[in-house]
This record gives sequence, structure tokens and C-alpha cells, in this order.
Amino acid sequence: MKKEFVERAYALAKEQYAALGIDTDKAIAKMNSVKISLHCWQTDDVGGFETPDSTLGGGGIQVTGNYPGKARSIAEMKMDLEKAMSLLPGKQRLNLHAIYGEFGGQFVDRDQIEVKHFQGWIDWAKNQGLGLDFNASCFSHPKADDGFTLSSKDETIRQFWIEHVKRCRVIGAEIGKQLGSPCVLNHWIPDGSKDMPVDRGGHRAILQKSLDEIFAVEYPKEYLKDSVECKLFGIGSEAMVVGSHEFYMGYAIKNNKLLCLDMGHFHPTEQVGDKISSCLLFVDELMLHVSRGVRWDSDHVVTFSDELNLLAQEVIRCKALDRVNIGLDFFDGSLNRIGAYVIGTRAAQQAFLFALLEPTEMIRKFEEQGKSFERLASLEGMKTMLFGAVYDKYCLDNGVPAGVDYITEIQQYESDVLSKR
Ligand code: RNT
Ligand code: ZN
Repeated sequence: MKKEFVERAYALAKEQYAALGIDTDKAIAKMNSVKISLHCWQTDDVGGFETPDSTLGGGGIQVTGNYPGKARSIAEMKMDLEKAMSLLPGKQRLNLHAIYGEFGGQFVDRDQIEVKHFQGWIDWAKNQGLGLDFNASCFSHPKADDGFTLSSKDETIRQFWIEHVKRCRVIGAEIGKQLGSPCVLNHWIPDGSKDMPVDRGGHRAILQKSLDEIFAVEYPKEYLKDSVECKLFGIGSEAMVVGSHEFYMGYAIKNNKLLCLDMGHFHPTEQVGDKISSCLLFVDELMLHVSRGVRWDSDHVVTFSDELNLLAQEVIRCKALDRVNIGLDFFDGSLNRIGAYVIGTRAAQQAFLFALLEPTEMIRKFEEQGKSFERLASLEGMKTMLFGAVYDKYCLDNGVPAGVDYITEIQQYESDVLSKR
């Protein structure tokens, strides 16, 4: 898209929004505080590099598709992430999983991981000017095969996973310290049961005990922030998930942890956007896993949807940008994976920019006066404003392709790099 075209379209958009009292320049500037944490696991379909043939195994999540070109090493991952980020406006973060350590060809079991296995990532992030987030990996492992980790009744297994998570916290705190930006360490475990258990309470009490043991060590908040992620059901845990919404909401409130809300982890008619204003009354901060479930928690590439818009609108309407950590969580092996990042991250950014351009005060007044028609008309009106021109201008200002001009760049990368893997 020609620079001159983007500028002309933006000038019109600016005027159109100004008529509603909205300053588009300010909204674009505000996008500096919308940091999206890119999940590293879209590069290789959640395989990790513990062994040469590591793949996602069980754990209630699944990747489908076999599109060529997935990253086969950490060097390739870094390259792919750099490519994806070069097509995104603004500065992002990277969200690492523990299975992506640099283990130097040795098998290092989960209860043995150390900071040194992630030093390469920390150095890389420093170089790229990125913050890093982290995740314990309690799946794709023989000790997770029976479906229970931190809530296991087998004490050896439970201790193994406690050790893993404790080590993840050491690593996370060091990441935050070295990079000068708090690392959000997310805790999601696959624990649950395919069919109806009779001891839901027993497993939940064990999970609570394990978390208490793990969190007994305190780290400064400037280094590490722990979040806990609930789920309604997973593949193979249809009847019960130990870490349900009630479990983690209660745990986070009682123990001052961050609550992680994943858009694919609730009943399909529930909207995570609707939960924001409630949760923010009771926890200091949220972690959002921006995802897209299609009929189930399928982790499709995020698109600029009504559901995503509500999520961003609620964060902005609650003036809570500084209390919400935004991360992506999708994995699709059926399309170009760099393309998946660019589409998904841009969709998330667009939702936040769209929300920043809402004349909320004006619409709130309609609401308070019982003017429901005027409220609905205003919300509808926002959808056909010249919004695309504002996002294009944001891209242009950041020196990245506007519109879908990134398609050709990704095709080029596919023929130069990905197709040769
Ligand atoms: C799984 C959770 C979790 C994972 C990642 C890989 O249902 O959403 O966040 O997707 O940890
Ligand atoms: Zn998630």
C-alpha cells in the first residue's frame, strides 16, 4: 500500500473520529502500552526441543495439521519469531514454555531444568528489546500420562511436578531480573478425568496443597508474577478438570495471584470479556490467553471477532490496561505458522485500537439516560468507521506493511526459508 494512500485515508479517518471527540493520534500513541506476548509454541506445534522428536503428547490439548516448514530447532524458532515480529507494529513480548530450553543435545528432565538452559533466550530477548514470560510444562511427559500432575495421588509424581514448577519460578524470577521487566509465569496443568470421578474434592485439595508448597517461596513482584489458568474441559478430561474456574478464582483471590483467563476455556456461550470487570474487583492483575475456540477449545488463530472486541473493550472501558497482561494462545499446524502469528497478533492489536477509539463517555451517557436505541446505534456505527485507516497508519509509523501487504513478505519467507526445511 502506498504511503501516500495510507496518509490520505488516515487524514479522513482522523476527521471522522474527531467529530465524535476521539483523538486518533492519541489512540495510536496509547498502543505503546498494549504489549502482546507472543506464545513461542506456534512455531513448532507445541513440540519443544527436549529430545530430537519431541511432540505434543496428551494433556487435553491437540494440534492438527501438517503444514510444511515448522521450526526444528531453537535457532529456527528465533528466526521465525524475528520474521513474524518484523511484520508487526510496536514492541511485543515473548512467552516461553519450559520445554523450549536449550538443552545442548542432552536429555534434561523437567525436574532438572535450570536458568542456564534459558540464558540463550534471555540474551536473545535483551538483544531484541523484548520482555519474556514463562510457563511450566506439565504435559507431554510420561509422568503426566495418567492425567494427573500437581493433583496426583501418587506422591512421587506429585513431587516431581512440584520440583519442576519450583524450578520454573527460579527461572522466571531470573528472567524478570535480567530483563528489568516482570516475567509472568503461567501455571496451567492438564489434570482431570475423562469419566465421572467420585473424588473431585480429593484431587482439588491436593492441587491446593501443591500450589501452597510451590508458592511458599516469595519472589519480588518486579521480577516474577504467577498466574493460574483454569479450564472447563479438555480432550480426555471431559468429565472433570481439577483446576476449574471456581478453583483458581478462589485460589488467586485468597493467595494474591494473577488469574489467567483463556478465551477457549469456558462454555462457548460464555464470554471472557464479560468476566473482566468482575475479576478485576477481586484480583490485582489478570493474564489473558487470547485464543479462538471453534465449537470447542480448538485454539484457532485469533481473528478480529466480536468476542475479541468485547475483551479489549472491557479492558479499556475498565481503564485497566496496566492491570492486564495480554498473551496469545493458539496453535494451528495447518497453515503457514509465521502467517498465523501475524494474523493473530494484528487481530489482537486491532481489537485494542478499536476499543481505544470508542467514544465510551458519550455511549455511557445514553445508557444512563435509558437511551438504549441510541446506545446500540452508536456501537453499531463504530463498526463501519474508517478504522482500518487508523491501524494502517499505526503500521506505517512503525515501518511495517499496512493492510495485508505482509502476505507477499510471508510468501517470500516461505519460499526462501520454510520450504527448504
Ligand atoms: C491449555 C492451556 C495452556 C496451553 C499452553 C501451551 O488448554 O490453554 O495455556 O495452551 O500452556
Ligand atoms: Zn491458555
